[in-house]
Amino acid sequence: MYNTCMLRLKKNSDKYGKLVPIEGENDIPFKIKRVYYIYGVDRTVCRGFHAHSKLHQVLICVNGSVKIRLKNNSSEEIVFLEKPEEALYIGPMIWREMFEFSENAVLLVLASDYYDDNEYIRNWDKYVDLAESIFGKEE
Ligand code: T46
Repeated sequence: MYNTCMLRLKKNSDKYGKLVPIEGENDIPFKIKRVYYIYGVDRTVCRGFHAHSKLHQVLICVNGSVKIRLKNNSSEEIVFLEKPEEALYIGPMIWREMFEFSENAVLLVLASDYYDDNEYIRNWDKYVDLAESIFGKEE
């Protein structure tokens, strides 16, 4: 799907444990301006249900697992995040829903900009109209 891809981070393993470094612009395709994490989510809960008009983000499930539904105006896919060295890049204009958080799941998110509620697109019909005007209508 356009504006999304999986990134594999370098995992350093030795007898003392594991370490995954993340450098903005080197390991991920933007400067990191904000970091947040989501945890303590019941398995029955679904979060997200929005797209961003400008924001670039990388999602890493650093503990446990979670499913991410990615949608645009013409297609949909589900990504299963379960490894701390696997990162999901989501660029602008991609609808996302996070669901089936495992017990103790911790979803770390790196973002390209500060929090701005005005930049969220939370209405699906509005999202489709906007996506079609940018990417064209799928027949
Ligand atoms: C996204 C997915 C993966 C802040 O005050 N600052 C922040 O940086 C963020 C991200 C949220 N908030 C507040 C806004 C809400 O009152 O935290 C509350 C929960 O946020 P929200 O309902 O937007 O959470 P999710 O899980 O639906 O979405 C979040 C991000 O907002 C979103 O950008 O892509 O995680």
